[in-house]
Amino acid sequence: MSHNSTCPGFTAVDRASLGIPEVGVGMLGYRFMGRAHSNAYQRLPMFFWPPAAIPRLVAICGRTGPAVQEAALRFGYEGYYTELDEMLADPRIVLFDNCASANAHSAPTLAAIAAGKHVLCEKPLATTAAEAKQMWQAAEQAGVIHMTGFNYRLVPAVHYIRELIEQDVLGQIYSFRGAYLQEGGDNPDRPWSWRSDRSQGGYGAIGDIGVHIIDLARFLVGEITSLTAMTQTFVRERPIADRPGQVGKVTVDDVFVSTVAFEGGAIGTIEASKVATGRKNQNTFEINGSKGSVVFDLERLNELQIYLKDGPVKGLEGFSTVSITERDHPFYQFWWPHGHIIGWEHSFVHEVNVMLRAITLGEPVSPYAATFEDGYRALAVGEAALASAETGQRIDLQY
Ligand code: SOE
Repeated sequence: MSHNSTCPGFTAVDRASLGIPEVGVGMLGYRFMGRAHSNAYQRLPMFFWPPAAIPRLVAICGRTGPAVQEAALRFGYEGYYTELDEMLADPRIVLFDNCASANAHSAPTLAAIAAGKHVLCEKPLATTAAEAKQMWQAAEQAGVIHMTGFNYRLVPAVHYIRELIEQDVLGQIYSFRGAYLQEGGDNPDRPWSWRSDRSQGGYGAIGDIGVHIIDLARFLVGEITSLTAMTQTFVRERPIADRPGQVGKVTVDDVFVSTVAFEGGAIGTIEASKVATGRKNQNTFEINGSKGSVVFDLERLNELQIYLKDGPVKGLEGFSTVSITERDHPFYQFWWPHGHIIGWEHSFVHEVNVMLRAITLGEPVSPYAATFEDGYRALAVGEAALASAETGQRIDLQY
């Protein structure tokens, strides 16, 4: 017998009676990041209760009807669109979440802003800094809330490092040493795409993962005032899918390394590589200060390595590894009992929580999450690195 509303004892859940606002979400894209964001919306009310708002998954938009219909079903959306302008005309949608590929970040997000939607857009915010700046200025002028998907700011251990720096626990910051490393980019069989071509908005390691570590450097140490950089491309041509024997030229970086200067005097290195053999998804940094140092590694995201000159126990020289999974650690009270660790996907729940609180409670997105200005500045730094690599000159950042 199929259960339905006439089933004895069945009581419909009347969400409206909870007195908690709903925020209608319209999602563009339904692959990797579309799934990560949709999972975050679904998880939020289960763990963050009472939430500032309950996300109402109104619709996903995608080109291919059957595929987007399946995604809507799997991810728990009420429906789907295959035309973006129809989705943006849907009055139930308050928040437009752009999880499409980066060459579809600018125009759809600008259209959503014009439709008065609040906007969350995955990184890189756009394929050029100029486009990203235009998105930032449009969102500001329209008075809508805007967020760039730099989710690593919202890993508990990273947020905790920001708090340590704010509380002067590390003292004067001397240096930041950051790297975002992934393997696999040296596989010559990976097909050519627009991502391989700088002139089509392709952005290599810098735009794909470099923007994450650049954002963390800005979030934790401060604005980058100048840099020098080098880039290298090891796989210079790739097969073109469904054109046997044909190849496309690769004009984007596989690796970039840079030396950077921060406002306030700290200096450091920032790098990103898609050919870091053996590194699965290692977003890692070390910060050295006058009172101590800290090391974070995404592949061990529930831990920090920390060294404090005036540490709690004399003689314990060197770094200690501490677990950032106590109830009073950032965001941890929403999850499991202490020590039960969380994962990569939980950072997205923290991220959408900030967005929903900004929409319903008027809380600021910045500084603990990233706005479109941060999305623009990360790309400005990335483009300065490309310019330095081409000229061999140090570049002063002009935002
Ligand atoms: C880049 O391709 C990317 O999607 C990053 O943006 C994510 O942070 C990482 O988890 C997987 O790779």
